[in-house]
Amino acid sequence: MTHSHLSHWGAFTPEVGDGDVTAVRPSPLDPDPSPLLDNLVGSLRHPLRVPAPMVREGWLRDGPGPDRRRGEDRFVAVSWDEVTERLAAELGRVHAERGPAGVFGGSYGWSSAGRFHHAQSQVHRFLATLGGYVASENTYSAGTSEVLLPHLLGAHDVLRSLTSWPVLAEHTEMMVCAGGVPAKNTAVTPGGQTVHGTTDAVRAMAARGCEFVLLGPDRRDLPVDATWLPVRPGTDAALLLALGHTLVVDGLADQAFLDGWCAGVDEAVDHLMGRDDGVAKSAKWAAPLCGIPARDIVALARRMAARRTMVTVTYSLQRAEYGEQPVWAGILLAALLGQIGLPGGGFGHGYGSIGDNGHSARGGPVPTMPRGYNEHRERIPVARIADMLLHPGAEYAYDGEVRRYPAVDLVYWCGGNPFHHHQDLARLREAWRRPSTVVVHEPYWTPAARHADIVLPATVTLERDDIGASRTDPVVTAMRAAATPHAQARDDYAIFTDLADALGVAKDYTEGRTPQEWLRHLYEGWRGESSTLPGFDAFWAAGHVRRPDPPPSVLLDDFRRDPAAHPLRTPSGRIELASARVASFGYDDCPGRATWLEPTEWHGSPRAARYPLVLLANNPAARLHSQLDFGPHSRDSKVHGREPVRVHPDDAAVRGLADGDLVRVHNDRGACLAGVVVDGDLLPGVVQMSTGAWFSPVPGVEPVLCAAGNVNVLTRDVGASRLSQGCAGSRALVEIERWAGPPPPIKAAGPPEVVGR
Ligand SMILES: Nc1nc2c(c(=O)[nH]1)N[C@H]1C(S)=C(S)[C@@H](COP(=O)(O)OP(=O)(O)OC[C@H]3O[C@@H](n4cnc5c(=O)[nH]c(N)nc54)[C@H](O)[C@@H]3O)O[C@H]1N2
Ligand SMILES: Nc1nc2c(c(=O)[nH]1)N[C@H]1C(S)=C(S)[C@@H](COP(=O)(O)OP(=O)(O)OC[C@H]3O[C@@H](n4cnc5c(=O)[nH]c(N)nc54)[C@H](O)[C@@H]3O)O[C@H]1N2
Ligand SMILES: [Mo]
Repeated sequence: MTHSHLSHWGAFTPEVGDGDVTAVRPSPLDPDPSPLLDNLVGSLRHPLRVPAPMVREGWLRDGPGPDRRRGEDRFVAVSWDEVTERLAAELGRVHAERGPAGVFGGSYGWSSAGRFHHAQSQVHRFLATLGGYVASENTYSAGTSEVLLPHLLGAHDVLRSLTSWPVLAEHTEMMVCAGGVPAKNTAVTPGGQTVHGTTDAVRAMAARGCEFVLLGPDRRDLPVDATWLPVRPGTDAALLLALGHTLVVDGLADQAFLDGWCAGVDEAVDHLMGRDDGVAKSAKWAAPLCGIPARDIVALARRMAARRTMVTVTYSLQRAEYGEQPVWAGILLAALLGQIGLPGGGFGHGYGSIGDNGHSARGGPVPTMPRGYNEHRERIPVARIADMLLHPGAEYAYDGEVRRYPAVDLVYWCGGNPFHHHQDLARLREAWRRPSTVVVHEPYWTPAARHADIVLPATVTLERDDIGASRTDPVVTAMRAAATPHAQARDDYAIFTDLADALGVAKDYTEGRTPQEWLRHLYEGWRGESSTLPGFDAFWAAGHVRRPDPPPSVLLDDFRRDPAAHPLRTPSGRIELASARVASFGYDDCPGRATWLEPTEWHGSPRAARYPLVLLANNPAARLHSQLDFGPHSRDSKVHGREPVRVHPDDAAVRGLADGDLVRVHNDRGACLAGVVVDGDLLPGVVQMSTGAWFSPVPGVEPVLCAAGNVNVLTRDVGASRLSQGCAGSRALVEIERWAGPPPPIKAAGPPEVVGR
């Protein structure tokens, strides 16, 4: 057997002693295993495991209702029978009083690999079985592009079917990467990836002579030598427009491609030339905005036009205020180059954002637990959770619609950590006080669990059998339980089965199957009539099955070959460089063509006088999001136990800071502690701090001080625009000062106080 388990960050076999993981052996199939595997050591019996069902003391005593004590209260351990009875009664009450509109079951989050015990599928299935719930749509990952791209490219899913790495390796002569292709991010794929190949693919391209150009503030965002244009954060759209402007004025734009495959060309080009607003988007115009000399912009545009060039934009650029614009400007630039649909050229979005982006899907779906049908169709854009809780009934704009927030009374979370993923945590904490009841299933005492009324201890994947698979992975893995469940922890499926039973819908939820019967059922349903794949028993005995290799793919090649036969599902059937439909919505924060909009928070804004540093609040190298932040690999990355903040030597010098100093990173939304790492790979004026340190508010400090270094106390809680309402957590303006005096303890590093009845 090659390996016995799968995580989002790779396949492995655990070594287990005394009930816990003592070491992790990566799968021999994996040429580039992730160091994140080490975070699993000691994770099964960690003191942060939730040992028993817990009810918040105030909720138990006073009953459901809005409560400011949420997050600071003590917990009472109760039996499974009691918690099941109380929670079933509370779900019954909310359904009777408000119907499904009273229950928020969006429950965003990555949870763990494994297709049957997939927490999102389980909670959505359970709440659908009960009659429905308010859901969420889109992701924190790419929620801006998920709304924008259908307008520009139709149903062709740029987010899932990029031109594949082998094609780039053979054909691409220049790869211009806004946001890079960060090696750190390619460890991770939703559902897991047995074979990590992205960094090797990038190296192979470089070895063949492909020139990489990094547009971005952090030199580490490319794992190979590159031409570095250190663009200021938030100004990529200006730079990309100026590259396009140069192609037009130099006569290098591919008119045949624009005429034959694109719509809205005149409007887009008029905007580049300034014929609509009097401002030509020239290299000279862009230079003072983005910080790149005009001659470098012009020279780059000319080099791009002379070669087979791939333009790519990472997800991080759209996870920002006006995040539509760099994506749209990237598509415009690629269209002007005329190489969309050709091998190795054109446009890509998210190379390096997710480990398997650029790896072709292996035909057909993977085994999947059915979520059931949610009869209540109401949903909110995922990152508008705090707005919803704070402003029930309020109107908001979204993708051409006017909607109203529902009046939610019960929040149900299973498999996610909103006190990790959401922005402006002081605001979220305020919003979180409003509902009558908050329920969280969690293996660990995460900040979300601490802010709940009812905490149900869930097992982790190593405590249960499952099937591991993802879209692109060459193998489907038999995930074998390696330990018994910790203390009283139970599978989400078992918890929901008992709740469904108490509410009279167990048969609908389980369809009469045990977990083992579900695994067999899902596997055999997936295998279908195939004669080449082994049956379930043979699969389970072997530990994995291989799926056939897919052919390399080129994004939009069919459309390129014959646009009449393969029209895009846009109004024009073509690539919409300007969109009449988007324009018709009348949003000044996302007009009908690519443009540069000055962000509220960047080096050039008035706010920068008080908070002069642009913080990159991005995804962490040392863990997946907030998961296993207490694990050895994540812990090793900390400075004095706090999240590191990388600071350019010049910025450190003017503040008198040195490596290892403890600092307070702050703005008017909040503050957090961090440990300084001086790093010349950054653009001066830019600091970088990863998400995922467990929110640990110091009692009594307003608006909030996080002792552990959670960056989301600093980020702004706004939608990218009224079009997408996407998460805008990528960046924020901050100032940094040395922390004088004794550092406050990190309360989130241990469990909350648990008291007897
Ligand atoms: N400022 C800023 N904020 C960001 C981002 C950013 O770049 N900047 N990135 C955003 C992005 S892209 C994302 S995707 C989000 C990620 O946000 P989340 O997906 O919410 O983060 P995770 O830490 O992965 O949370 C998953 C939780 O599920 C729990 N879990 C694991 N397995 C199970 C299980 O079997 N059952 C149950 N019940 N629970 C389980 C884990 O313990 C963990 O607490 O964060 C977003 N937030
Ligand atoms: N190790 C690890 N890998 C992960 C994850 C994780 O938590 N840990 N999370 C996964 C998930 S859910 C997602 S969605 C993806 C996220 O994928 P991305 O959103 O692409 O990743 P980020 O790390 O947020 O940002 C990538 C880089 O963009 C740069 N950047 C930020 N702002 C700007 C800007 O304005 N201009 C330019 N040019 N560059 C900028 C930053 O330097 C940053 O390193 O990562 C996935 N991979
Ligand atoms: Mo994400």
